[in-house]
Amino acid sequence: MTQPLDTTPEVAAALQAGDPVVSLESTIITHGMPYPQNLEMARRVEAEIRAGGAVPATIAVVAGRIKIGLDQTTMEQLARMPQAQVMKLSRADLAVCAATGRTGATTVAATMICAHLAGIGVFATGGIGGVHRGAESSFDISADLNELAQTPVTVICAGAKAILDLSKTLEVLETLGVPVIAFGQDQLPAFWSRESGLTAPLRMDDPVEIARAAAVRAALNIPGGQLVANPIPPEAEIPRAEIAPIVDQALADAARHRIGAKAVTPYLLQRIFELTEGRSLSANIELVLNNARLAARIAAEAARLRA
Ligand code: PSU
Repeated sequence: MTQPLDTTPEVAAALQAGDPVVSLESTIITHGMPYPQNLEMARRVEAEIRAGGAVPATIAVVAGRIKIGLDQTTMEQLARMPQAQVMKLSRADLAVCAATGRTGATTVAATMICAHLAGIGVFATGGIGGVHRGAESSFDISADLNELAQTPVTVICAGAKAILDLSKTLEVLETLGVPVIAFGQDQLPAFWSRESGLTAPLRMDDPVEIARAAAVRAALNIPGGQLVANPIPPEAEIPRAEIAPIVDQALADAARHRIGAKAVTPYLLQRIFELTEGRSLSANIELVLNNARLAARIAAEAARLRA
């Protein structure tokens, strides 16, 4: 059976020529931010990647076809769709969505799978999923972590979202053999904040080294990707001490309303948006833009190594 994959001519041409390409996810658009800020974010992120000399490829499943690169109309349709009409796709449900002709947004895990299928090795997002607090009884661990262990894509994020248990997330990533690389600082950044209080297992200061590490990993036949944790710019951050009680409040609200499974992360992001009066969303947008800039630099170095 052929793969239900449609690559835009622009992305296909860039891949063919070995030019830098950066993939982007769509769950952040449909489940991570409200309309119209989500659409504006998606457009600005693509523009940022172009400004950095790379071609953006936003990934989603539209009517059963995996789209590598979205045109403006499709992006707007996705951004306007009510969450209930868009599947939130991970490794488990990507094929079901495609087989049944449905539309779905790709999470970090599903985007990695699609990017790799298309031949794209670099992916920028906001924050990966991870080990949820209380996972020792709920077993709620994002499929993003397992994907990083098996799919060779370098994922640039701003750390795992601070709604998670970050030290358990680091432990699981270590067990899975995923390199967690803080960019330009020793501490693991925590999404809205530059600091988490945890030292990252690895630190790199130069996109060239990051691109080379991916190439060496492939040469050594070690499966899986790399996680680059890029701290939010100082002027956009919400310091840890400020966001921590808000996260606690949002988690308590989620527990009271018995929010579970795939609904947890979107609920918490929305609740934190309300509790910070929109500041968490501005920070989220700035950190994604910052990750897009770094991803374009890493993709450019990766292209140079291939040449
Ligand atoms: N980054 C953001 N906002 C988001 C996400 C990432 O700034 O909403 C999405 C990604 O798609 C990631 C998902 O895979 O959140 C994690 O969801 P979960 O915790 O249910 O695995």
